[in-house]
Amino acid sequence: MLKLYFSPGASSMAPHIALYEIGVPFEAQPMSFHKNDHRAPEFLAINPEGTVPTLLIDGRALTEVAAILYYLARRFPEANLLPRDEPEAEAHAISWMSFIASRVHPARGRGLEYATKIYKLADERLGAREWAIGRYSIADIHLFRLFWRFENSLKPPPGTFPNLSAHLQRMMARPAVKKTIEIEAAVGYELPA
Ligand SMILES: N[C@@H](CCC(=O)N[C@@H](CS)C(=O)NCC(=O)O)C(=O)O
Repeated sequence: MLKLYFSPGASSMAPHIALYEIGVPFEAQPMSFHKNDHRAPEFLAINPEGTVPTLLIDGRALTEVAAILYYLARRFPEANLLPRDEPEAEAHAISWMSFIASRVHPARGRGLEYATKIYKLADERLGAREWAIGRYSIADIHLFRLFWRFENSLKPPPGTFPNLSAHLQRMMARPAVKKTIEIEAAVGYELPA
């Protein structure tokens, strides 16, 4: 059984989308920032970092967006979220997710000017491609969630990131993304600044 601890709009949005892309049953456990759910002893016993996403796999915890996305893609290969038997294409997905986790994720917290520099890099890296590695993959889900959050919080001037904006529109058209946003919005956003 899979159980996802999530907070609406947070990093956990990425595995939430992946679970709907796959269509596998799972339990979704909302975590409230306002109620300090992330600091509750029961949750810290599961994930001492107190962060979402946390995925329980038959009671065992897996953390970090990239690892959870990788696990879901590999465990459910029929969803085609990661190339199979193509080491170079798979490595490109991992390269994107490493770049996103190490450079893109921390950028927003350093303000608009710095974040713009890093998102420009991501925009150039994506280029005119429809999807990050040339076909839809977990790298797109990871990239989308960060740019979605950046757009909705620091509100960069429209047109600054043409490739990322086009990618965001393509992602927003996907049923799994629409469903995740609908469900998370209904729980209620409490995103930290
Ligand atoms: N490196 C982690 C970052 C996860 C993370 O920063 N989660 C935030 C929400 S976006 C969180 O749970 N923060 C709660 C806290 O730090 O108290 C990942 O990629 O999964």
